[in-house]
Amino acid sequence: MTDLPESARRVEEAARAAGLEIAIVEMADSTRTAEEAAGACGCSVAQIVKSLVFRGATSGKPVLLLVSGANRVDEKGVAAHLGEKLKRPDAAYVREVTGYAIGGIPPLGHATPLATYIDRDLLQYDIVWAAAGTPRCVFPTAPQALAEAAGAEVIAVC
Ligand code: 5CA
Repeated sequence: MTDLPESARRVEEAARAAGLEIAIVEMADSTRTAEEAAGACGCSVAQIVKSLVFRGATSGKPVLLLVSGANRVDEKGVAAHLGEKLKRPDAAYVREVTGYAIGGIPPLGHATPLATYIDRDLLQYDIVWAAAGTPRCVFPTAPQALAEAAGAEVIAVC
């Protein structure tokens, strides 16, 4: 679609370049939080993909976790998997490394490359919904196809 916000068009292009055709929907209502997104999309909170940016405590490298809206990340468990502790960066850092503002962070199409991991709980659904660059733009996708397009390793996050 040509009338999508510029941030959403960037996500659409990045998905296409990664072999994933997506149909972005700009909702009338906010999809800023997982709960709001579930309401707008008419799906369960568990089918919402939260795109959460962390930072490796020793490497300083950004890490993107794609997490079911129903789950809370066990930071210690994920850190053990990654081999370093995780820190939660501030909103300015998230914006800098992703190119998007919090509430609309997409799972792919970022300003810098992000080591990406996806919550195995998302893979049980036929369709999940993820943010598409703005706090009102979302897209549905098969989770396995999303994992492949995002180059995400499947892990247990909690
Ligand atoms: N659009 C929805 C779902 S599609 C969405 O983006 N949800 S989210 O969970 O991925 O994004 C909100 C998350 O941003 C919060 O769960 C929280 O982890 C993070 N966040 C909120 N405020 C801040 C902040 N000031 N600094 C860093 N991270 C924040």
